[in-house]
Amino acid sequence: MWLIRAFEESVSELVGTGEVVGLVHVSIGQEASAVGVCDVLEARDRVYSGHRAHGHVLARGADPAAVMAELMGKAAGLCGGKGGSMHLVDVAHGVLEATGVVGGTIPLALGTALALRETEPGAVAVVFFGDGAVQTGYFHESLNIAALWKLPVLLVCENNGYAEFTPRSAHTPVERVTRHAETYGVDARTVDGNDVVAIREAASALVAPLRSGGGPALLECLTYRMRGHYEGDPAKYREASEVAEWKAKDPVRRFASGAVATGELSAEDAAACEAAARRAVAAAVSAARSAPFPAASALTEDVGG
Ligand SMILES: Cc1ncc(C[n+]2csc(CCOP(=O)(O)OP(=O)(O)O)c2C)c(N)n1
Repeated sequence: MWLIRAFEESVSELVGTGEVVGLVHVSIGQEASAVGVCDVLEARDRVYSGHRAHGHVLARGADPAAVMAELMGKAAGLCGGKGGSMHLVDVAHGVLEATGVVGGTIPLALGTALALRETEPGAVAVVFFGDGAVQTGYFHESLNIAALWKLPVLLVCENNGYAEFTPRSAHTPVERVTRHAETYGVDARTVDGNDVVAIREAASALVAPLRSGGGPALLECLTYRMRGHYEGDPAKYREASEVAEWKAKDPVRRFASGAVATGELSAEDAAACEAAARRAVAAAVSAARSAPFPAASALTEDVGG
């Protein structure tokens, strides 16, 4: 979680300096869902994400330097510098797609789950998306067919209460995303999305049946993005008191201070963990900065079949 936090704080600064360009969405405040879910996954599992993807890719084990280089448009990036923040793919770590099309990777995850069931039984597909994606046809059609075909797919909704600048209450009368799962007879849980241990436990319980022929399942993580929708968003649609309330529930600091309080971690080790993450990110930034941009000829490579 510290690695994701440090990485995205750095990305935010690099947007400010103009070294990272394009629309960038950070997940600061939402790190627990990426880590809690990915921690129960195995190398054979496949993951899909959306427009807020940095944390998911890093939690799967992607090289921070390659992710940073991608965001800076460098040839050493995960996608040769041609994808950018919203199109992170790391096949080696099972991350098959991220997209700016809200809800767009949900049906893709179903296709992967179907293929995995045939060719790699026991492996699962996981797709992360926000609560705004729940109002798309993709979500409902996917939930229906996944339930009908009992596909080994875990749908993870990071419910941060907003879709762009619109609060959830203004775009749906349905408060809990898990209510939709009930309609389709899908096993689902709502958890505190800022509690990495609770998420890990819920993800573990939901994924286990998927490995032995059950499925699908849905996990709703109630969380909050501490920053605007995109880097540069003045976020005037939120009260300062609301932001402050959620900052007090910071998932990274909460886990660290909790572990120190129970004696599971020494204060020194907790500080060392944060420092190591910040060092790794500084090294990633430095490597990405000195890496070359793609050659002009790369423009027509990797296009088409
Ligand atoms: C199909 C589609 N419709 C609309 C948009 C514009 N859009 C970009 S992000 C966003 C809101 C997404 O909210 P949510 O799914 O809750 O994810 P969050 O940003 O909260 O992580 C919208 C509507 C889009 N990118 N794709």
